[in-house]
Amino acid sequence: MPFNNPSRIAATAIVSVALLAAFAAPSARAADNSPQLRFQAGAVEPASLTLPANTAVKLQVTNSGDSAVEFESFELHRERVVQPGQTITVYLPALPPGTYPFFDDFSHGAVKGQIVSR
Ligand SMILES: [Cu+2]
Repeated sequence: MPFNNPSRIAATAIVSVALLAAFAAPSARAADNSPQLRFQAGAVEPASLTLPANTAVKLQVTNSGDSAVEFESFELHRERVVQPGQTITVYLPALPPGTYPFFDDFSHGAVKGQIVSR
């Protein structure tokens, strides 16, 4: 296939850039809309996570440590084990404004945080 025509080469380059943008855009949007909690080394980051009130959210919970954690919240009615190196998605319903504590149930109360809905 001859690629010695400069305008054709330019057109190919433009199509390539457009394709890259098309494939890159959805993941960039997903990252913006996916709040994240990260458990590591006896702590959780952020310890206080603010989410928009009255909006369903897909919360990403990552365990960067080397032993399992259990993301648990009585207020949110959630209890999910996260293995080392794993990221899980926790679906949260539209929450009224308020503070929703959570903790790592495997840490015997040492690791805790809160989700603030407002
Ligand atoms: Cu538990």
